[in-house]
Amino acid sequence: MEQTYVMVKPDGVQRGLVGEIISRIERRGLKIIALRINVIKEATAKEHYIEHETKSFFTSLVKFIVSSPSISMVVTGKDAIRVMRTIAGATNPVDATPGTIRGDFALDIGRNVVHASDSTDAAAREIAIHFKDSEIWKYSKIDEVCIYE
Ligand code: IDP
Ligand code: MG
Repeated sequence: MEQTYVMVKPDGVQRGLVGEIISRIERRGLKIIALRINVIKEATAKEHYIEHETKSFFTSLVKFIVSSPSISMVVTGKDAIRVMRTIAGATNPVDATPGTIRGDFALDIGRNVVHASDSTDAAAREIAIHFKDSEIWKYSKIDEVCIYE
């Protein structure tokens, strides 16, 4: 089972999409094992987006991420990283397929509602940035016999 880091960005929280997004994650069969709402610290946001440090949009991206509360989650399940990227949709919502979160709820690349880790290395790094081990709950769910063969 993989673990991935998922964020409902400030635009998703402000627009009241938290329930909708969590619902999609749960309905797919993925399991939420950590969750919080907070205003992410600027240093944490910069570390999270370090790969984009030299890009022109880095400053505005960090400013937006720390502008108001976001939801942080650790989500687990079979191929959770790839499945969550598919649920999120293309980075530019204009290219995102209907049925994806970005394809259903977003139009602008700088307001694309969600973040989901893009690789196993990124997932491990991002989970460690946002959560302590003690905040991640490893538990069984009774529907797992129906979700997995
Ligand atoms: P991802 O969120 O799909 O992984 P990345 O390329 O890692 O996409 O970019 C991180 C975030 O930075 C995007 O979700 C988007 O909000 C923002 N971003 C990416 N490219 C641009 C751009 O060209 N202009 C403005 N914002 C961008
Ligand atoms: Mg990315």
